Amino acid sequence: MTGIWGIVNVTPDSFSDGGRYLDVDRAVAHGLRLRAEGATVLDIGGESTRPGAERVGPDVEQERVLPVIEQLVAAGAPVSIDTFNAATATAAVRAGARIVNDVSGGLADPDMLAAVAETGADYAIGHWRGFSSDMYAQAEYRRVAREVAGELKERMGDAAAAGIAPSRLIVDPGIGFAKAGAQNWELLRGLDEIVALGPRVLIGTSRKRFLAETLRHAAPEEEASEPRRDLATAVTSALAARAGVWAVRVHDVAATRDALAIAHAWEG
Ligand code: PMM
Repeated sequence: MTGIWGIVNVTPDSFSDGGRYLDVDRAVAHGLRLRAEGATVLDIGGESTRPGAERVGPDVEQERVLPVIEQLVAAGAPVSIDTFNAATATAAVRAGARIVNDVSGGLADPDMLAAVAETGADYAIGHWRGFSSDMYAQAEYRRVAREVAGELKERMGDAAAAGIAPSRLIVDPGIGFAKAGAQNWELLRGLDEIVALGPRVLIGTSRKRFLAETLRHAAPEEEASEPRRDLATAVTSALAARAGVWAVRVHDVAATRDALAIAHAWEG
């Protein structure tokens, strides 16, 4: 059965104003709800990686995520930390996270691979070519799936050289990261090249811009609203499951759970 990573973003723009504790309580409640809806992992992030997002330091990031991780782990949830900072990864694993989800695959922080090796946590390597401020300038490919697979293979080699056991690795082709519109569809069509790398494959299409662009094309008069983007995400999740991915990372866990149940019933 394909796993479902439920997204818990503990960023100020994710939750309306109010004190820090309120934010923590809301984030924990949100995580527990996603878990009840069928999330197999809760992915906790304290810094937005969206295009044009502002960077925050590891101190602020940890202040946001650590109390949330502690409470969710205490409630029995498997937790992943979404960060490209080594210090945050180490602190999160100390707080109980089992997986470090690094969208930069070790490229953003030179200390990341050694830190992960030290913790013994599983490590999700994302395909990445630069920070969100200039990542579209780097979206040049001749054959996107092949090039992404090749670059992920280099990152897997670096991780192994740093002492992370291959069995702990997860790879993610980084949908939307240094990829523009149609390149994301081409990458999804070539997912078998990513699956062929060997490690478990994670994929995150949830609510991303390329889905909104396609929805706008389908119904130009209608807004590409959140419910429409969640429906589109559920469809891509079902198709990704068919292509052999190990898990999908989504905001709307219930919609993807249903889509996966239907896709799996079809497969028999
Ligand atoms: N995308 C975002 C953040 N973290 N992690 C992984 N492994 N894969 C992704 O595609 C990914 C990620 C950006 O999306 P968000 O801001 O909606 O969380």
